[in-house]
Amino acid sequence: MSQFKAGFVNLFGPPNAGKSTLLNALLGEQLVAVSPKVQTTRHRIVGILNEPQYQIIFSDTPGIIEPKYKLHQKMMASVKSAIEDADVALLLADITQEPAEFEFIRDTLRIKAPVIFLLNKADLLKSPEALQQKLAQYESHFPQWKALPVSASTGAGIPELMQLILERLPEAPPYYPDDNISDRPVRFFVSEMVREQIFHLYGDEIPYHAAVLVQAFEEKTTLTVIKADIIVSRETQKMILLGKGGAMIKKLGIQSREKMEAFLDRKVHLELFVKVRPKWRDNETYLREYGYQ
Ligand SMILES: Nc1nc2c(ncn2[C@@H]2O[C@H](COP(=O)(O)OP(=O)(O)OP(=O)(O)O)[C@@H](O)[C@H]2O)c(=O)[nH]1
Ligand SMILES: [Mg+2]
Repeated sequence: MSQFKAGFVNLFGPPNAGKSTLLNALLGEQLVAVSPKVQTTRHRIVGILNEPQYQIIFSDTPGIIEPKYKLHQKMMASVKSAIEDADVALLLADITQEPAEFEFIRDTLRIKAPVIFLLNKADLLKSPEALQQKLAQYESHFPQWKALPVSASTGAGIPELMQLILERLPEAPPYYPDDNISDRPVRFFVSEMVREQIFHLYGDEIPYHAAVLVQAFEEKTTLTVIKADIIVSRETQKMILLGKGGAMIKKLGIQSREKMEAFLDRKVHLELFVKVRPKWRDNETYLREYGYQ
């Protein structure tokens, strides 16, 4: 019988490449926040896949960007730490991107682990010829990386990807007990569900100024009571979050609650409070309080 395999498989790439969507597809679970906007992911988030013959600890990471404020610096520090301890690196491209856009990642990150270069969103290319052509371009540009077209949305290429990962995974005993699906507490995922819905409901500015902090999580006999603060930088942002007569925050509450109920598999009573903390994204104390180490 073959030995048990275990290791850290970390996802990297530019914003919006579909890293979080792929992690959910690999785990078969809506674990992490996904949205059409860039920078949806702010933390390194771990999801654990347990099988009789292997344990894979996947890390989702924020999209690689030029840091503009302290929150960004922390986001990029979490990417760096994920690069350092990867056993296998999954580098994601949106297949419609040009290979040249990845030269800076190759030159600045110097990934030591074996790289699987995933050309995601392959469903966007309509003909098999177009797909082959793109694959050939990427392969000739980055011959050191194993390239594979996939679609995190449709699941195309995921079985092949699992095969490639397992071939590269080291033999090792499991790192976590096999009933864990993440190293993060439920509270964290609950706060991310509110943040995800903020990305979906509001325009271009609000999501980047908002943080969510769960203040209470109480399991009662028939339901779970959750109270969360939404932190924004300005009074005007608070007005937008609330909406006319509170219409928007009501919608946010309903959508977030539905996500939580599906995730926790029980009824949830959710209360949201909006608070203004000027310049929180550049304030070390606030950043730490909101979970950005
Ligand atoms: N057509 C198509 N869209 C996809 C695919 N994978 C992800 N998307 C979409 O791409 C957008 C970004 O997906 P995310 O998973 O949030 O991307 P990300 O790389 O985690 O982005 P950041 O966290 O902001 O760095 C979402 O609207 C997804 O629905 C895919 O395979 N095909
Ligand atoms: Mg993401």
